[in-house]
Amino acid sequence: PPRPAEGPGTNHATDDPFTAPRTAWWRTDRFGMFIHFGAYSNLEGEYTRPDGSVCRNAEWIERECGIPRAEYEKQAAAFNPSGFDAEAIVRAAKDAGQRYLVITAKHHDGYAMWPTRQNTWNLRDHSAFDKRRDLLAELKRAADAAGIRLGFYYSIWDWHDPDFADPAAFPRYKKRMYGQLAELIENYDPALLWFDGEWDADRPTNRWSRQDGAELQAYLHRLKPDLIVNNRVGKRDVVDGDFGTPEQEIPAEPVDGQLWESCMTLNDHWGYARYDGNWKSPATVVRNLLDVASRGGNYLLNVGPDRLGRIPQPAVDRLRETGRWLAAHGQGAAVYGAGHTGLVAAPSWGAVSRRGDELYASVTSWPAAGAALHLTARAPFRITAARVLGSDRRVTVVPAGDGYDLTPSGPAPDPPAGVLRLTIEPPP
Ligand code: JFZ
Repeated sequence: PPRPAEGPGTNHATDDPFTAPRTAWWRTDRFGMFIHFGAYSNLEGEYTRPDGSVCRNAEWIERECGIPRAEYEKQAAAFNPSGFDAEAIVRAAKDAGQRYLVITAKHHDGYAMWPTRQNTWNLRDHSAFDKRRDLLAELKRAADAAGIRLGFYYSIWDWHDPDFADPAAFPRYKKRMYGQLAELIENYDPALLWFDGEWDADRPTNRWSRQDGAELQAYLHRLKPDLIVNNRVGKRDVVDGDFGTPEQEIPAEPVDGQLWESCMTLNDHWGYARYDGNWKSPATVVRNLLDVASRGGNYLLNVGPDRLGRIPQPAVDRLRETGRWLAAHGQGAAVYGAGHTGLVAAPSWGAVSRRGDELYASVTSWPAAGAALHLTARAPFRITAARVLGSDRRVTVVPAGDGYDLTPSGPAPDPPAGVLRLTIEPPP
């Protein structure tokens, strides 16, 4: 019989993700790197059909371009990401100010990026890659050395395993999936698992139930009690896992009752697509990060390495620029450990975040000389000091109407924002 509907706010963790020590690093770190890398990357976003027509897609290319299974397996056998440099990837993340990584250990195509013992559809047994190498182990080592956390994306939906689509055989699939997840946890000790594909375009062949999500979460926490898990472990209408995952969008408001993380592409694809040059500017990335932090969320920004495993140079450049801006404006004080203020209205001129007794007003529309920015207070608080971060410049603060007028001195700092640090005496 169908299980009774669970209301929003249902959470299968045994603690409260909002306050659990388990999630403390994630709530502070705010900014991560998503990496979409798999057998699809070998095609670099383009498949030429037997009739000569070209079909474009990235990580969905097998399905969206109708590549026959044997054909896809054949191209995967030639996959050789010999240029994968874990240290370079970690350095790019670190330079950007990113504090955690989430790499696709297995995407919908079912191809495992580590030497799994559950099947041979993986990077060691089905590729042209050096059999002694283990990309996930290399990434784990480099991340640990740099003090960056490592997480894995894992797709529940699996196009390759025949047992996935067969309801009678689904328990066998589930067993292998549990086996793979145990391997990931035991061999690489990830800080986080990022599930996907609990939904599926082929419904109702996807057998994934609410019960399955709850069971899986309990299993994972038995293996690793402090693991962080995203909501896609369960069903969409239930707040499963520790955090919500709005995709390619930033919620306009703090999300009620849940931690959240916006994942976004840096161009228009998750996986590598050699023809996609539509890169977001560093200014857009910084603005998104400031908006996200001001609403209490995390920002998971994606890169897609090419067939050799290298992050495209335009992505590296943008990441470096982002990190440069963060470092120059109070070492990212408006972001790390900062969140929704609960004290002020979101201004039209930028975004305001809060850490303890400090507000960080990131001003994306810097006022003309002598002009004021109005900050609307939603609760009474006093401002006892105000500075422009990254410079010694003063900010004049005058109570005005329903809040304060802030007048920073001097010209606009480097785009896209200057940050005003306001020390406050909050209401008791
Ligand atoms: C999924 C994947 O299909 C995609 O390839 C990529 O990995 C992305 C991060 O996640 O795509 C989704 C997942 C969820 C939604 C939309 C696309 N959703 O909730 O609207």
